[in-house]
Amino acid sequence: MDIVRDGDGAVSIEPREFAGRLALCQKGLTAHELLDHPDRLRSPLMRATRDAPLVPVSWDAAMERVEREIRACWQRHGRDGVGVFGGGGLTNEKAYTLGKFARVALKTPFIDYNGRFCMSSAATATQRAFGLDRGLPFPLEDIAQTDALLLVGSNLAESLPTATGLLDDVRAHGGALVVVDPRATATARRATLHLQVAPGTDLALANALLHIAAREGLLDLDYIEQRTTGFRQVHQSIGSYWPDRIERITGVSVADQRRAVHLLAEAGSAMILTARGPEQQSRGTDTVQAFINLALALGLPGRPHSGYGSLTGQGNGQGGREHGQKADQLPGYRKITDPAARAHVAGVWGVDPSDLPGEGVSAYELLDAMGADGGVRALLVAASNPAVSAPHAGHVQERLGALDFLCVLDLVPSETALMADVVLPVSQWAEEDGTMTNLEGRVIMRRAAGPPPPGVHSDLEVLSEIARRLGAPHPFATEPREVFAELARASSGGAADYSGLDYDVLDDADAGAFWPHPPGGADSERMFRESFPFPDGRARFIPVYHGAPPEPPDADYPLSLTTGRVLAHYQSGAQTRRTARLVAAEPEAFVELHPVLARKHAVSEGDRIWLASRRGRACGRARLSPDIRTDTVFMAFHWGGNGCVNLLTNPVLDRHSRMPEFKHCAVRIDAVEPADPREAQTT
Ligand SMILES: Nc1nc2c(c(=O)[nH]1)N[C@H]1C(S)=C(S)[C@@H](COP(=O)(O)OP(=O)(O)OC[C@H]3O[C@@H](n4cnc5c(=O)[nH]c(N)nc54)[C@H](O)[C@@H]3O)O[C@H]1N2
Ligand SMILES: Nc1nc2c(c(=O)[nH]1)N[C@H]1C(S)=C(S)[C@@H](COP(=O)(O)OP(=O)(O)OC[C@H]3O[C@@H](n4cnc5c(=O)[nH]c(N)nc54)[C@H](O)[C@@H]3O)O[C@H]1N2
Ligand SMILES: [Mo]
Repeated sequence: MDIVRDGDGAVSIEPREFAGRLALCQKGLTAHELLDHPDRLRSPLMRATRDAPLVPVSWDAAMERVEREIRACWQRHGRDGVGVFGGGGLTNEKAYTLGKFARVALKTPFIDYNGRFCMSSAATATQRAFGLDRGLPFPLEDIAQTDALLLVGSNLAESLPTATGLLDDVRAHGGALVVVDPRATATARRATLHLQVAPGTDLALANALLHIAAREGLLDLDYIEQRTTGFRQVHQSIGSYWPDRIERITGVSVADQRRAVHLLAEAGSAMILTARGPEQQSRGTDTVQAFINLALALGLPGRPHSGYGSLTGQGNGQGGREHGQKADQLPGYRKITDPAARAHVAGVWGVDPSDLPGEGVSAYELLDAMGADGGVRALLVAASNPAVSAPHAGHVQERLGALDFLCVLDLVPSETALMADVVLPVSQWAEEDGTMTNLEGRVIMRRAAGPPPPGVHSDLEVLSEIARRLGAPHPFATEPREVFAELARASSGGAADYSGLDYDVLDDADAGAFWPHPPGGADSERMFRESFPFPDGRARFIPVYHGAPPEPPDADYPLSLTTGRVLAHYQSGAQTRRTARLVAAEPEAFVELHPVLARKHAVSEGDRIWLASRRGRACGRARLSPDIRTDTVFMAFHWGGNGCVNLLTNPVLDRHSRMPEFKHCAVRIDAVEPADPREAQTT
């Protein structure tokens, strides 16, 4: 998008054409309002003691405090006492620098980031099956041309609104759209067929679809033979996924299961795309695997307008998971446990490989252990608001309070920043150069439109200065162009190889460049056409099994709670709850429930409903909708305070990806406060 200033100096935002369309959603159109918002942080804030208020201080005073506290923490608890929490909204340059900062300046294994809450299950599953994690291994425009699209737990019409037209294109050329979601969302309403699955049961559904395909002779046996391994075990493993049994588990009728399989298998080209619905589950990795098994059995990956993909969420969700802010990762999507990777990256960083720390722990495990034995005692947060967005948020808030020292880099006083000892104000998207790698694996240049306000520094400058004060062996670069050049060298030879890219190449490439991109480039827009990046070139089938959700509804907590997003707000809401037009569109937290369930609890539209889970209580305005299952309630996670749905969610983790179970927990309706106070007197 472009930022445009008219003759009177008024700023507005205009869309640029992308993937063949010209569109922006209301969040894009209003994004400039945050640049000079009254809440914008313009000076560091610091509190003298835990109970003292945050007050503005000079950069010198703030940085001196950060250095002193980190050194004190090292002295008391060693290098492992300090940790870092990052975000997938950071540019590639910043994500890379944050990972290097943790390993070189802090020498701590404890760094992880909000992408663990987002893409980690899909990333783990695709690496197991395809040997590589690029969210979409093909460009967006291929989606428009597919003949059948199975969209699992993606509410694209609200979460990627500018891509909604792709779905309309599929329908317009006669293609079929099958949507799997417990709610009849704006996306599901566009579908040929909507499978209204019970939350947390997608794996059973996927195995049943494969069972039907196998029994009815719909498999692509040539593809299975030539391009994959492991089908026999998977074929055996789905023997008991009888459609009528799975109907009882998922609520999806046998007829609809069969119709979905036939739509996919009989189309000329077909795609399966998943998003957070099936992924943010304690069996998220296995659930994605089940859908990949189905895609492989139908011969889709690598075929024209066909394949499997996962829709990445954050602006730099893809690049943010490639360059080292993940606990087990070094730049270029390398493993920190791999001696060759350590040697290569240590060479670029000018340190000894043996000085690099090992693998840390996942995001929730890091937050859960804060301030306790074995956990970090000081934390630096950049580009995340875990006090609102982490599961079991009441506990996370309590652990943040138990830290010896919390430092937050942000643009606005987020709920997490307001708990910090030091808040450092940083520049944002329109005020600095940087690259982002979008959901297709396309590296895109984003140029600054103007300077940050006085008193504000970039994340790169802040990290560089802290690294210098802590005695890092070499200066950390602060110019994005220079950082990118270093990142490119560090990524050379890794899965996400950027070594053939630099700012000049990206400036010239209007539509960016796809990775892997070694010097000279590679034909990487569409992956897996000939082979998969395993030594034998074959994709892997992996058997996976349905299990009951860890917290099934029972007599005390009889309802399923699932969570997600709405069009007008973004993530923890730190940014969008400060934009007047977006607040007007969605002013406060709500609880979506079916009218039948509402009647049972004497709930009317607009009443304030308190939900309780085993971990806490949260409330929102009742929003009655026939679009949701009668046994399920839905809340979006964009609000703090009492409206924070993560006060309820279950932090049980997927054993492969360490992704928390955001999409399912058991709750009850605990109290109802009528919207109309006159009613309150009579009831
Ligand atoms: N407006 C807006 N857009 C965003 C964001 C935002 O905050 N606001 N965030 C961005 C980010 S970081 C991300 S990761 C993406 C997420 O994009 P999506 O994955 O599309 O978003 P969600 O709303 O979390 O979940 C999608 C759907 O999953 C459904 N669902 C819930 N439980 C289940 C289940 O058990 N099975 C199935 N099959 N479906 C289930 C929900 O009803 C919901 O409609 O959006 C990105 N875009
Ligand atoms: N219940 C439930 N919880 C969820 C989810 C769900 O579906 N349900 N989804 C999960 C998912 S997929 C995600 S991605 C997470 C997201 O949740 P968070 O990680 O909390 O994401 P944001 O709200 O985007 O937080 C970003 C913060 O960084 C600031 N910021 C923006 N740009 C910059 C920058 O350049 N530098 C710095 N230093 N700061 C910046 C913003 O002001 C904001 O305070 O939430 C997860 N939590
Ligand atoms: Mo996300």
